[in-house]
Amino acid sequence: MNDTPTALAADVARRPVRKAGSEASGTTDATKLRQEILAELTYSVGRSPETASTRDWFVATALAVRDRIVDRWLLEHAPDHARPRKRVYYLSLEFLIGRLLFDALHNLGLTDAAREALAGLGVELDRVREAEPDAALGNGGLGRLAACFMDSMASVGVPAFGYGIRYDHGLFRQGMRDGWQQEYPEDWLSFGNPWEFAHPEIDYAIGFGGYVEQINSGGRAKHVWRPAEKVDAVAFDIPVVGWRGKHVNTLRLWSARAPDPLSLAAFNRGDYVGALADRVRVESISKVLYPSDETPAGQELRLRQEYFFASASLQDLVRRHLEEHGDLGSLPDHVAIQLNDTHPAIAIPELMRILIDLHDVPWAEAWLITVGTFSYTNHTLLPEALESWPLPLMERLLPRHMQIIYMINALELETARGKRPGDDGLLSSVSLIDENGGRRVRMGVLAFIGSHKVNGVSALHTDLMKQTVFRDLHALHPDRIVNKTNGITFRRWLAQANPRLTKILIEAVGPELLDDPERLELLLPMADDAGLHDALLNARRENKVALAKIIAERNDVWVDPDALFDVQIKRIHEYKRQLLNILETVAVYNAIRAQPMRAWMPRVKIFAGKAAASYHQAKLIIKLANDVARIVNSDPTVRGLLKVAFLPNYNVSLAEAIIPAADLSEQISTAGTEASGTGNMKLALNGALTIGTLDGANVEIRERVGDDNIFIFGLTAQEVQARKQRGFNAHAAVEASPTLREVLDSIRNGVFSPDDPSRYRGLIDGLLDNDVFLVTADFDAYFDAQRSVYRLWRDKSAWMSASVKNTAQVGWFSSDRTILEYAKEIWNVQPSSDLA
Ligand code: 26W
Repeated sequence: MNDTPTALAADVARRPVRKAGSEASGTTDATKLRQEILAELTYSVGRSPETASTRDWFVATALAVRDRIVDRWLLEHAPDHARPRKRVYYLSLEFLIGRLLFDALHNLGLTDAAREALAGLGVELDRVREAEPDAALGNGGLGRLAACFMDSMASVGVPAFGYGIRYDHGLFRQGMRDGWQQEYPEDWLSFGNPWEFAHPEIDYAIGFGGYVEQINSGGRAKHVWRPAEKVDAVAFDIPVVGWRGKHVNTLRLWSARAPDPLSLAAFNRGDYVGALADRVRVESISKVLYPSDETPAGQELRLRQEYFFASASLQDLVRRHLEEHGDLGSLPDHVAIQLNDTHPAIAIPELMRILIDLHDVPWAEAWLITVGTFSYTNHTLLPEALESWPLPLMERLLPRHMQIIYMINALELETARGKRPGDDGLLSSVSLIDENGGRRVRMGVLAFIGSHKVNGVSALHTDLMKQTVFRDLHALHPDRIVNKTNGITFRRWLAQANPRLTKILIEAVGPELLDDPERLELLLPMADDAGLHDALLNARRENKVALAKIIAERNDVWVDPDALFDVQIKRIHEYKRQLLNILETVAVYNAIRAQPMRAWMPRVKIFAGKAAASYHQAKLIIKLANDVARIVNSDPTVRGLLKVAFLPNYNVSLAEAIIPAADLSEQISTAGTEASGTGNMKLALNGALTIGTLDGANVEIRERVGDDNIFIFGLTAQEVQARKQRGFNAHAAVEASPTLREVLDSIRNGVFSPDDPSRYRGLIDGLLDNDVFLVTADFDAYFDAQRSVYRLWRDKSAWMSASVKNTAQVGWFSSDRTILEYAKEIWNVQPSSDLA
């Protein structure tokens, strides 16, 4: 056989499609599923088909699908289930899961059956899909990563629990009033959640405050924490089914409940209203997700949330371990706990407390168990995002943990002193207690020294961790820091979000693609195939028409589906430099106005993202994008050749609509600030070309897709550092760039804010005086890179060839690959795909 890549691809394409057991039965399965949906509608929802709303149909469908998952789930969690394998516990304050119906249908191979089943009832599956609330229990990248990891762990067969908080209210809903962001409460649970199982019987008492008593227990000093306050943590479980329905893991979310309303009432001496108020206060712990991204909330309620879920999760897994293995000495052999950033780091002293105070394990052994069990992922280097808690607050809320933290610190400093005698600078930098400006506990240091592995989320980020924030700790523990470049689940971000593209890819490289994303490489020899280009262009155009409809509905702006869709979707933050993108937009606008009759390339600038409610500068940037949009979109000289749309309320579902329709992916952060990015991977996979800096995972995307198929510009992380050290002067940069000067002048002088001409004076002056994220330094390079984009765009087949090369070469960014790396190099867990 001729085994050139093309022949291989053709051979693969001829092989029969392997389908999950249930899908193979086709129509019969649809009939059966229809009966099950009808039964749920009748007996669980309590509605007849005639009176059922779309939401009722969603709930009935979800319940029917859930039933299919449960059998396997119970089997995997049965007490007599063979010998339990080592488990992973993924502790995260955020799980940005979005809608779950298509996840479950796709992984069970039931999407077509469900479509047929519902169609027979006169109901459209796609409408039912939209009726599901978008569960936004996270802010952005970190929370979405946790959700992708849950899908991948169930898919590659890593036995796992995700532990988090069941917030009554997820991330706020973003509205726009006069172009300003407005925050509205989010209410995903208001109609119940058909995916979850409430387990009121699984509850743990969580203590706060009080004092520590030292007692004598058989000649040994023992510490007993007497909390002043107790809160119950109650479990809600969501089954997470993996690809082809082979494994089901659990996402266990904790909800806070006042332990005993009656005794609270007694406590309040018959003051019923007061007792209820107390109850509300106690239960407020799981009421709302902290909406700040990259800036720690710094409030007591947040620390309560952290301890609440860390303690509940540890009590739960320790109980399970004792039931299964009887002895806590073997914990690291059977349990791996991953800390998603420092948010759950209080779990480290909590495990020490459980071991020492509750199970009489000696300190040294307890510490070995703890370090052997924990590992920690860092997601950001921005100094303002590194968590630390004021000592007085910690002392008051968690007095016993504070004692343990002091002890850990003393021992660690002792070791450090031994390794580097006389190096006081080193000692103060690795200390758990920050002595500068009010004493605080550094959660990053706690997470680092309590873990056997610490990882960054891209190669560059991991290198920078070693050189900057963890420099001294890295010197003391040179084998601890490892890299685990982020990934995304292709099931959601390719197969479900972009069925049109997926169909073409399967035709090209074969259905095995769904099991092995690296098979995308088989596309490479077809990168210049005109037939493939046509098919891809048609699919992309349909996706763009669908997005254009959404833009028309939400923004009342009509965009041309044949224009270049230039997309920047992510949290609004100065380091991500949405402002740089807006400045370039204004430059293009100025150029069009200067020469209105030139043959300008039609382009649409699409923005979406939320700003933390208290982040004024980010909110002003949203307002600027909207102001620019209003002026540009209605200027007749532009003739619709440039359109700008800021889509409100960015969430997982909106991302699923935008990404398949994107031509250009904006990844333009100041080099050295974006830990990884994952939107960059989603967009490249779906065939968008990246314009970006050498930051985060962009570096690794470039390595794979090749320099010719990505638009890299701007200062490198090293150059950024050097410029800052020299003292960067924005005035000089602006003097050197007439284009930039004109842009800044027009914004500053109110061209885009005629109703309030001084609105952006502060923003622009601030940029000139202290351009922290080097927007002006990179402007010209960015502007030039955008010109190369348009040059390539003019040559449709060259563009499509580059697009194919992107899709073909980003298979490595599958979160299945990431999870297999964690399993092998951090968790020491065998995925079941290895067991066969
Ligand atoms: C306490 C407030 C808070 C909340 C979230 C501080 C910091 C965070 C996260 C670190 C923010 C975050 O989501 N970071 C992103 O993590 C992604 C997944 O690793 C990366 O791809 C992004 O680059 C990083 O910004």
